[in-house]
Amino acid sequence: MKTLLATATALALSLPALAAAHDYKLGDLEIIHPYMFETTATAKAGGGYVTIANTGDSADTLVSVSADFPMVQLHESFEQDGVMRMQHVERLEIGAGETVELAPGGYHVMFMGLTEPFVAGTHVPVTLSFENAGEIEVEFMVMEREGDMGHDHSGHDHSDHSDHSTQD
Ligand SMILES: [Cu+2]
Repeated sequence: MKTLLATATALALSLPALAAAHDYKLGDLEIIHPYMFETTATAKAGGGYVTIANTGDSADTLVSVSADFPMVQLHESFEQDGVMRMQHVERLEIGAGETVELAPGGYHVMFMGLTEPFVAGTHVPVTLSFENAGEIEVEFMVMEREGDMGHDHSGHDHSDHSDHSTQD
């Protein structure tokens, strides 16, 4: 099962078009550009985003995320009756050869119980635990928020939410 196929596949990945991308490697997993947006002084929660690519030939699952905050959970945002909602997700599978993006409007890490805001330019250490690959500590970069200071649904994604599973 263990093959050395890292480089070619990794080079084929397209990075998000964000400044100063940084990434990590854990076995067959690429942890690409973990980031979050700065929060307001009174914000009690903030979302974190990252792209995870599985270059291996077996699936792996993100089973927990931890950081130095009272509560950290995996969430999924979705639109229901024109309202953005989110729900707790226990596990997030990354299939063999697949890339899963945690991004505004979709999956995200929710950091809750903040006592200080996230400040642009700083880094937040976060431990990601995968069922097979084990765990890794990465640094989420705090990015400046451009434009709207609202929640993490900044993108105007009004695509049909009724069917997540595009094709099987
Ligand atoms: Cu959330």
